[in-house]
Amino acid sequence: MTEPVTLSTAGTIAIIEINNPPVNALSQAVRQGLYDAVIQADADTEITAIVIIGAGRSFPAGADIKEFDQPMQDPQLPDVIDRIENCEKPVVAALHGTALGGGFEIALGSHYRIALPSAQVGLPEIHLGLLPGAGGTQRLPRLCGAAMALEIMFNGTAISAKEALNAGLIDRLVEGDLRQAALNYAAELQAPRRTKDATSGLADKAAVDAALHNATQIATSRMRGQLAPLKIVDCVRACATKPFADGRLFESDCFFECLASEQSKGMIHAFFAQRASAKVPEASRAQPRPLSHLGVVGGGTMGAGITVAALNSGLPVIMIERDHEALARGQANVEKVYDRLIAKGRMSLSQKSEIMARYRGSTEFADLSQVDMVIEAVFERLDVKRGVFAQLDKVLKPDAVLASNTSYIDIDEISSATNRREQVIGLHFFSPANIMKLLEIVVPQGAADDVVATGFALAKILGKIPVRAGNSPGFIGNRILGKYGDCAAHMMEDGATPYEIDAAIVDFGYPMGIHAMYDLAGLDIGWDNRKAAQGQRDPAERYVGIADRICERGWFGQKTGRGFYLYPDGARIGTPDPEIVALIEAERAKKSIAARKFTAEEIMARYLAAMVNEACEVLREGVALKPSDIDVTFVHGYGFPRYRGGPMKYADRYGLARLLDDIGRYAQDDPVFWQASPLLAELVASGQTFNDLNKG
Ligand code: 3H9
Repeated sequence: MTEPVTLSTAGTIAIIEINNPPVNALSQAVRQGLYDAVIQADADTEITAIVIIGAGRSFPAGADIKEFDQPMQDPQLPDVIDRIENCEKPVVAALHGTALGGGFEIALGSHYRIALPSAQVGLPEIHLGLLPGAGGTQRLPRLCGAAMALEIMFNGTAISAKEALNAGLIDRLVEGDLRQAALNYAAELQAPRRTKDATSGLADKAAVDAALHNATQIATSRMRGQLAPLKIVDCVRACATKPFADGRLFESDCFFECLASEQSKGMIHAFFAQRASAKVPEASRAQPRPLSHLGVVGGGTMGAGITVAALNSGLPVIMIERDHEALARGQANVEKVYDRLIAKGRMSLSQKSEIMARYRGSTEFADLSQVDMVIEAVFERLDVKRGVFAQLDKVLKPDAVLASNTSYIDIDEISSATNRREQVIGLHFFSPANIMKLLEIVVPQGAADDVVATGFALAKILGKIPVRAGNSPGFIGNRILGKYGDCAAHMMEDGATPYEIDAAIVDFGYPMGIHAMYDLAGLDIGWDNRKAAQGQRDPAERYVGIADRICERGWFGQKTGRGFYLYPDGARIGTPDPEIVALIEAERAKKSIAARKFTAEEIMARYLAAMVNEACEVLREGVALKPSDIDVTFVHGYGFPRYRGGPMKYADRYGLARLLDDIGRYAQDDPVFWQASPLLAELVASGQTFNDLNKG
């Protein structure tokens, strides 16, 4: 087995290489190897300088997250980095790939930093509910100032080596052979230069105070409810006010407090769940088909958003519309996205032209004859979609993949309009398709493995987070949403206002409540679906007519200025509407329901019970492969707070037996709606959790 850390020499320079694929995570073995190598090189009188470098694709991308659920073994990373910084000889960190988290902290503890231009550096700990706990909060502000340090730690996204160079975080960029360049650099250096002694970043007290104030505001508004952002602010304050050693200890205490929190457990679960969702049986059995040219049918909101996502990722796209007028509108929808960026100064005209050079519009299906994949994004009606697929079948090359962007429609019904059903999949993009990360990849019966694998390959190209879904009405996300949406409607009819329900949901950590979300999406969409399903509804099922009454008045949400909320003068945040409260009371009176009070706790208990119970059915039917896929769906598509990990992770913590008891209690009033999923009952009986299913 290759050693995770090797020490070699080139003349009088020691090279310490970290080799722990795939991302050189700083496992115990790596920390030990690094610590030993640093001590050995520092003690060697023949050695004049030390280079630390990563093997393979990257400098370390951080602590080994897999070790976070066990007690941390010595040597601790902060001690290893302190030892690096205390070396008597100059230490150069040579960066390539992604130097993140603890990896970047090693670089900050090294005396000098050299990097390839393609390298990226960052402190993404906040996305794991953590803070940089190996000196990052103490060293970074000393180098680049509190404002920039807070921005880097709050965003958690990596910055380019060039930006890092400009900020004084990297000393030199080099092209070509990084190892040789680092050796040359090390040979020039005379003495250590310790970041802990740097003061320039903190010299301006007023700037530090302003940065802390600003960050506190963000932590309590946009990041409300999260522990790590507030702790990061505290650490930077400690950096500005305490000696380095005290600040470092304070940081360590804060790190372990965050690590012990449920929030970090939720976010770490979300991290691994996201990676697990891309691993599907089909992709392990087959290679994706080539994918270098895409067709999109339809230039409406979804078609244009998908086109933008594809153009942005470098794919050429042909957009098809039924006539020249519609095509012009489609192209305008695409260009609008770029024009907005230009107006905000985030894109130049020449960048837009470069992207639009990959775009072509046509009104002829025949122009799709050479594309590798077509995504149909026309009106959400089966007959319209079937018409498009019949036409595509006639013109596409034999091995092309046919995909339908739909949020509800049966893919089997769509694919049967073609003579190549095994080449058809569903792709449920979320709006706006160029922004939202989630992509449900719907696998109908008989889909070929390599076709499914191509769907996942497309997701990777587009930078989307894919989740495999079976072909069931509403797939994973909308099917479950339908259930907890009904639960919210029941509570509304029983006495909770939509505003109380939304407040409870926001308080739980969602960015908005379900009624505000309905208003944003347009109430007419649900109304159309309900009208279409009218004949098929089970008469024993409880039906709440409040949303229908609202739609009958022509109030479809934000776009009409009112829905559940009022949106005066184009406001984007709604205000409660007394007329809606009166309308609900009238509906209640029709059914002789006496309104009762709901606490926020009861609202959320019922809401989440409906969500998780339906999720169990989705699992039991194989529509989702594993509970963590449902977590990914709800975190990335429906606003479930990431720091809670997702509904299934939350349910494990809440307790499945308790959840089953709750459902049994609710069923006393409405046994039709509240039928416990057999899967939930089985898990409780066998003492298992959703996480056990994830592992299985
Ligand atoms: C930290 O550093 C704390 C310190 O401040 C203080 C300590 C005291 N550990 O994402 P990919 C695995 S906190 C373990 O698919 P990409 C990943 O699970 C850490 N495993 O590749 C996957 O495994 P598998 C701060 C890790 O090219 C494989 O590597 N650092 C780690 O799309 C490939 O990953 C971070 O938060 C890890 N740290 O993206 C960085 N990282 O193949 C987290 C990855 O079995 N990592 N794996 O599914 C990332 O952001 C991305 O993985 C990265 C590569 C950008 C590096």
